[in-house]
Amino acid sequence: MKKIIIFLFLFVSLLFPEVHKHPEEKNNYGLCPVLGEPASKEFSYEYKGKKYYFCCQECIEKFKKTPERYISKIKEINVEAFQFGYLPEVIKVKKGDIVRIMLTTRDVPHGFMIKEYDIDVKVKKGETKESEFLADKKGEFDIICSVYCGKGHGKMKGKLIVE
Ligand SMILES: [Cu+2]
Repeated sequence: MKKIIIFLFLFVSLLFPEVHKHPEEKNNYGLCPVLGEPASKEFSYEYKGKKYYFCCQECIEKFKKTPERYISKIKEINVEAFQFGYLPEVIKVKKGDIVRIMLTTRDVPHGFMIKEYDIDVKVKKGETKESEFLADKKGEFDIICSVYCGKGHGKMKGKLIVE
């Protein structure tokens, strides 16, 4: 009996390898454009040649009714980190936006950290790191570098403004 259970467990593990992955790796479907909750690969819908991932079927139905309303809330922003700053230096979004940061570095490894939003992305030259969050808090937030990158590291700052 025990052997059967072990066998079944191994079989299921093979079928669903994502169960064993680190939570950060597990979810790379971003946030649901309707609710801003983590999306899943089970709930996808293609619109104008682009695939969107949702957190549930109800969100897909909502999206189908007014897709542009939800798409307009997705703010994809390319951010380049460098010694010692960010381009753009100020990121301005509206409360309720889904902010997708596409982070690259011009020179050495840098980080992109917003404490209040629990974001910390690290990037090496040649990579693009994607990070998504729901801008659900209004205010001005410091963006700081979380990888020591040289003499000006402490002064490396950007700003996120959520209106
Ligand atoms: Cu840096």
